[in-house]
Amino acid sequence: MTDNKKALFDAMVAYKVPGIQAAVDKARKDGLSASQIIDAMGEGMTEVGVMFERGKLFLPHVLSAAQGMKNAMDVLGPELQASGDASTKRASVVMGTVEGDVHDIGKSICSTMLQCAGFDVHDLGRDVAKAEFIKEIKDGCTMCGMSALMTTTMTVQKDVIELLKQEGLRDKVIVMIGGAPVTQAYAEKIGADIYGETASETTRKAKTISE
Ligand code: B12
Repeated sequence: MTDNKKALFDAMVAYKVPGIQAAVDKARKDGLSASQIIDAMGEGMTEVGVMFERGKLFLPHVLSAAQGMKNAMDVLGPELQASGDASTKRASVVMGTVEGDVHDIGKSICSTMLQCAGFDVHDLGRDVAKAEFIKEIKDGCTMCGMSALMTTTMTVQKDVIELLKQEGLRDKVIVMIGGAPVTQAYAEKIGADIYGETASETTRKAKTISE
């Protein structure tokens, strides 16, 4: 990891909004690209999650780190879009966190990166009803990305795939799934087309499959 990437990672783990802001400012000044910065912050946010699970950080710390990440995304997102290959027109993608689940940090990072790669992203947010995904696909989205951060909600990804089959839409859409408890094996088991461990991997796979 370069010094700047490590500083971004460390600032996320230290969870203080001004510290995160300072690390982002320095990385930008030193010429790191928006996607390099977002990747390093995403890794830091994942570590925050691990520390939370181990009882080393508490909820206010997690929320503070998430706020720092969100502030950075507000600035870096549009920058990434301007610098990326957004001029390349790619597929329309409906993205959302499945119903019953309010975790949206990772999903939003994926949406931003996909958008920057030229995908037309319809991000429905979090706690998205199954029928909402189906509606967007009927309205023309040819890719469907579902995020689930809990073992109790990842089953909804399977439910939506089943609904797509019932509606005769499964063959018309590329299904992507992700979120911390989701794995490649689970994606294969439920018949999803793409499993994305990170936002960069998701974007790379989405570009390849839609080419
Ligand atoms: C932040 C957080 C919260 C925040 C969410 C804020 C927000 N706006 O998102 C708040 C405080 C609101 C919250 C609430 C709750 N949480 Co919470 N939360 C977390 C935490 C610490 C980090 C999640 C995160 O943001 N990670 C960082 C991002 C960058 O990573 P990511 O989401 O995995 O995303 C990356 C990849 O997975 C992938 N990806 C993500 N989405 C998608 C989608 C597609 C299509 C693809 C291809 C890829 C992809 O790309 C992303 C970027 O690289 C996790 C712990 C953990 N280890 O995950 C617990 C965790 C998920 N929460 C948990 C729980 C239980 C809850 C609560 C029920 C309350 C509680 N008891 O703590 C509520 C849930 C309420 C609800 N109905 O949803 C549990 C879930 C356990 C389980 N059942 O599986 C966890 C695992 C913590 C724990 N061990 O207890 N939480």
